[in-house]
Amino acid sequence: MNVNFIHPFSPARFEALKHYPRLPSSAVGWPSLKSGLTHVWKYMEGTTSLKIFSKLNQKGGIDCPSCAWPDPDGKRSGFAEYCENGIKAIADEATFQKAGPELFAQYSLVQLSALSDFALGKLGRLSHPMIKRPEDTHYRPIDWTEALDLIAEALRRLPDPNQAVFYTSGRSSNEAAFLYQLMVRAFGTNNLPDCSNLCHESSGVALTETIGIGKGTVTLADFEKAELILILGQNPGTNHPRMLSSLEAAKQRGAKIVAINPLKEPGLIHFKNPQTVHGLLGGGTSLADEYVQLRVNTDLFLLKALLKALMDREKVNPGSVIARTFVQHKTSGFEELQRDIEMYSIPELLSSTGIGQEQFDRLVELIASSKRIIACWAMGLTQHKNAVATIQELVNLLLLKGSIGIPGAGLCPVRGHSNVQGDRTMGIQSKISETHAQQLQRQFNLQVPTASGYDVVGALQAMHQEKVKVYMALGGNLLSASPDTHFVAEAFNKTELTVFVSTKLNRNHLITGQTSLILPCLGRTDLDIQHGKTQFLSTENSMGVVQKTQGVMKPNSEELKSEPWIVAQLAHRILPPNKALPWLELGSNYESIRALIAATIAGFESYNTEVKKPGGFYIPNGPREGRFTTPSGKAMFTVNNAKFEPMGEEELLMMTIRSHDQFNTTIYGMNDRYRGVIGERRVLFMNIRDMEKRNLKQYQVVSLESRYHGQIRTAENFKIIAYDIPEGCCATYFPESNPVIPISEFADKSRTPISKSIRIRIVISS
Ligand SMILES: Nc1nc2c(c(=O)[nH]1)N[C@H]1C(S)=C(S)[C@@H](COP(=O)(O)OP(=O)(O)OC[C@H]3O[C@@H](n4cnc5c(=O)[nH]c(N)nc54)[C@H](O)[C@@H]3O)O[C@H]1N2
Ligand SMILES: Nc1nc2c(c(=O)[nH]1)N[C@H]1C(S)=C(S)[C@@H](COP(=O)(O)OP(=O)(O)OC[C@H]3O[C@@H](n4cnc5c(=O)[nH]c(N)nc54)[C@H](O)[C@@H]3O)O[C@H]1N2
Ligand code: SF4
Ligand SMILES: [Mo]
Repeated sequence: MNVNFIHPFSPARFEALKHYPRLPSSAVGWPSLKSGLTHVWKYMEGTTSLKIFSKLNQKGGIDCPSCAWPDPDGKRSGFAEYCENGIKAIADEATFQKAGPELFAQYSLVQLSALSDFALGKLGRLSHPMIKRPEDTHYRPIDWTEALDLIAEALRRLPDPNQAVFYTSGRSSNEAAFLYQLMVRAFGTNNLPDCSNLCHESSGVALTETIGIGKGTVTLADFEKAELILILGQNPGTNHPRMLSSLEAAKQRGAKIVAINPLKEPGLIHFKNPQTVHGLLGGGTSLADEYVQLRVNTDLFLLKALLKALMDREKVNPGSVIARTFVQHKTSGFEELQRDIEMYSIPELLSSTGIGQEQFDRLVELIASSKRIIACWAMGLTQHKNAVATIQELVNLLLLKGSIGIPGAGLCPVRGHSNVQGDRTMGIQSKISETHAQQLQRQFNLQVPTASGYDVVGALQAMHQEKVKVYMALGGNLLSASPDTHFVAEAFNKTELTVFVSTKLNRNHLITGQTSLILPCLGRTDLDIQHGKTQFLSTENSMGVVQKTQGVMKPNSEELKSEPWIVAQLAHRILPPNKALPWLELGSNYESIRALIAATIAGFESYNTEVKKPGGFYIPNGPREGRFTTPSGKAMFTVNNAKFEPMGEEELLMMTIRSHDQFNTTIYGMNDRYRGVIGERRVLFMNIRDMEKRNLKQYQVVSLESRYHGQIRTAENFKIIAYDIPEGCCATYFPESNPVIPISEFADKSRTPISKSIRIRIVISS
């Protein structure tokens, strides 16, 4: 079988890219509303869309399934408490198109794999459980009982539970996630890799070590009080669009905004709020007061230079910059940090970043003169070899200023998937904490394994070494989301059984184990009725608010089952009877799952009551109140080594980023409006001087090549676009360029793949 695991392209599409570059002067505004509505008109029924959008992000309504940006605690706009990308996510899930048995009868796996990701997604919502047996060329329908029995038998047959891997993507609810990790641990393994491993794991590790909790410390209300907001390695205009409204409000109140990013992202430069008439028609608001366009992965150098300059100022004028009382009473390790910073020279650090002295001085002044500072970041910081070190240096900066645990200040890792943070709180993690293991033992009399299981990189490597026989996924598309696509495709092909609990068809369903099952599940927008009773679920956003979410759409088929139901049915089949765990009851009454969570997880003691309150509840966060939950009870300054990774003569440092028309591996459309790209995704953004040096032309089609440890990886057919990006750096979209990212290269401590700093060479296509 010749199944396509790379992302097919059509050479004809390259021709569509005629108008480049034509950058918009601002983000959002009318074009964004129009773009969102086009998706609704194309893919949704009118009455369904009205029903859904009137509930979207309203208290007690549907939590937007797209990103994890929070909703206001107070009054919410009745007009539109959502954004263009929220609309696109809904249109994608609540589409009237169906990918059912007829489609799979007509097209083989090989034929389906010839479609682009965009085309695959547009086939519609999965509507029936399907199976592909070892010799099959096509998926065929199977009934639920047979499917679940087959999985249970495969799992029970394993000589060792560690031969199974259970992946989770961040869209699952708290209830589904809790049941899933409970089932997996009771089964006997901690093999719980999740999309966090590819995403904010570096933030989690960095923050747990320094402040004692792997989460941010701010709430939306802090944005209303901040003096200075730093935004590093994040493109909120596309990925967290409603954050722009918070930034706009902060700006209008007089806060300063600094963007630190190799690309000048239009969303951070200028913003038109679509929720106000002024925003729709008028001039909008300028956002970033300083746009620091540094080279890729030089944030650590910039942060060290800032620390040094601030410490120098303090020496000249003691008490003017450093929050001495805070540092003395609430932190530990300041002297070590001082000694470390002494060793660096500002000019040397700055020359690595490519930032000029004048801009640097302005930045120092802004930080020195502010107390209430918020630092936001996302994948631009987390996906590098030294990601944990960079984030810890950012923590150093805020600690120095005493900007953690006071109103209007703090750390704000902006999460990706809408419930990725909740899944972690529920225990989805390949490592298990002592407290969690003890709680599972106490509440359910379960002897759970304490050794760490596989994270994403570990799981894929084990699959490749044929140590894993069964792969199950609660959502996601690990094939396309992971680095090293060829390697990962081989890894999947080496398993005996793959099971995908999914809403939409994706490439992973086509690159499978010998036997493969697709189990179609309800999504966030679907009405969930169990035994005649309407159920609701809950999620946790990026700022630790847990709230109810309840779908309203009649499911497109009777065969769709809820995630908690699917997990409970499987658990019932594979685990010995346990009075404390009445699985079938749990799978059909989510109140009973929340009762178990209440008994097991700190902060959820009154879950069933609190979650019903409009707007939900905050879970405890000591550092937010200035109580650091590290073993010493103090926030930790850390010493982080900044060394420059040598680059080969011809190499460029490549970051892989999201376009405006995608949600991770789901491709909504072929444009990247804010960056001026129309109709194409296989593009390579390059600095014009790097093009001239290599004698490359605009729109020339080239291949990318990476060399790590003697291994050469390539990805073909990328069209060069001259772009405003620092020399020596370049950018492509994920997942198209994932085949050149080596799986063996990941961040120290967090093991997050280096998706934002891959050394590549350009090879001219013959
Ligand atoms: N519409 C939409 N929304 C999404 C998603 C989506 O795909 N589509 N994905 C969701 C998920 S799971 C996540 S994790 C988030 C991701 O949200 P982001 O992190 O904003 O997403 P990326 O496109 O990866 O953008 C990273 C940004 O970091 C910059 N960058 C890259 N390297 C560096 C660096 O070395 N230093 C600095 N300072 N900046 C750098 C890039 O130029 C880019 O602006 O968004 C979530 N929301
Ligand atoms: N090169 C590169 N690679 C990256 C990144 C990068 O920046 N660069 N970013 C990484 C990041 S931050 C992340 S988070 C990962 C994302 O990795 P994943 O979370 O694995 O990928 P997604 O594309 O979000 O998953 C989409 C699929 O989830 C399923 N799905 C959607 N909603 C639901 C639901 O409600 N329930 C269930 N069961 N299934 C559902 C659909 O079938 C859909 O096709 O990718 C990572 N990969
Ligand atoms: S900001 Fe994120 S959560 Fe909010 S509506 Fe937009 S996509 Fe949805
Ligand atoms: Mo993510």
